[in-house]
Amino acid sequence: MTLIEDIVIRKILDSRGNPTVEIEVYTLNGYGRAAAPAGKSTGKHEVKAYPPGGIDEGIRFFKENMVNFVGMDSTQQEDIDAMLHEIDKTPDFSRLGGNIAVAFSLAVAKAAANSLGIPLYQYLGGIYATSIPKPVGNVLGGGKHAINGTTIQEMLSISLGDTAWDNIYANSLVHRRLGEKLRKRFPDLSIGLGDEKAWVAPLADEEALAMVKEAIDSVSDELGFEIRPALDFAASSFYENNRYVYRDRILTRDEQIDFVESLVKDYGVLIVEDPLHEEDFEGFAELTKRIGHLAYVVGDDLFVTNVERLEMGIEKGAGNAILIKPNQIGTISDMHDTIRLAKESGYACVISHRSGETCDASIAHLGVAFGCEFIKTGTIGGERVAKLNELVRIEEEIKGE
Ligand code: 2PG
Ligand code: MG
Repeated sequence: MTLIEDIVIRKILDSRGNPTVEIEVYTLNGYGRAAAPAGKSTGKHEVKAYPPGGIDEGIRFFKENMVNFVGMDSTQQEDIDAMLHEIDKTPDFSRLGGNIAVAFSLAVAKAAANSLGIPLYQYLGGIYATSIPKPVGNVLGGGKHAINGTTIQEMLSISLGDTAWDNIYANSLVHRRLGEKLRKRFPDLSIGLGDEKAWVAPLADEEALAMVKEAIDSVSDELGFEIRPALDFAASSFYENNRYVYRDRILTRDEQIDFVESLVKDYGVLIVEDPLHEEDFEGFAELTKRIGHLAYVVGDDLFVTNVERLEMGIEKGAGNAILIKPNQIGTISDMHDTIRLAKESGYACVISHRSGETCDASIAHLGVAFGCEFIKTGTIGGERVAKLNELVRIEEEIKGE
């Protein structure tokens, strides 16, 4: 019943209007469909999204090798993922493309779950997968995701209310309230949105964070629960000649560490992601020593969901949390190895979207299945709310409402 009978691969559009892959897997009585997202501020050590010839070469290569999967059991996820590596034969999916690998790996898991008649989060996580990650939503940004925005790539809102609905709605209210404030602050400018539908405004970073904090505090007061700011610096994208180059200041590495520490202390920032560039394990360790008791120091480009990079970080005390992006590593099994090590080592996990997305809602299921503390997936926009709304449905099902 769970054997793979047929596979379909096609190109579809992502939220930036770029081509991405969607894969369907059919068993005798089940079906799964998954699509790959696309990063823009990608980490140097991520697997390759596509082979050198691009998406079409990857699709051609996948089609040539698809026959290997027909007849395999969709419930044997580790075998499926091992076969993806066997076919590709490179350490970084540079023949098949990590985006094709991840779409297939996820589509197989969905087909297995569907064949067994259970939801994906339960299939992958079991009956004890019952905790809902807190949503972390991008409300203002810049970096590589927008022209003329802040240097820090993302300023986000983390709502810490009781239910998924309370939290996703609170984050969307923060987004709205911030928009009102920006329109007042810049009456003659039309304020736009970046790749993840966060506001883009010509503000220096600290001033922007102060406005985000005001919006957060006003929504928190109104709703009566805690909401905290978060930052994704994506620091590699403004690290030039050993300096962190902001629109209003240029900082050495030590000054950057001081700056991040001061933002955490002055604005109650709960998560700082990639506060230093992607090779600076020592800097991450120093910062974790200083603010690890107050905030989550998250490695995204630093760890790239890779178990070996995470091991290096654990040895050095770099960070206390990890971003998990399935297409950074290419398969569910590899991602699971990384999450397992993170949990054993006391690192918190943030399951995450990419800046280019589709309406695929898998990460909501993955976040619940693997007990991630947080889910980073935007605040508004169809491709973002697809995942947030799925979280609401999952919570309803778990609570038996
Ligand atoms: C990040 C992500 C998602 P991208 O840096 O965390 O917000 O951006 O997908 O462009 O790497
Ligand atoms: Mg990031």
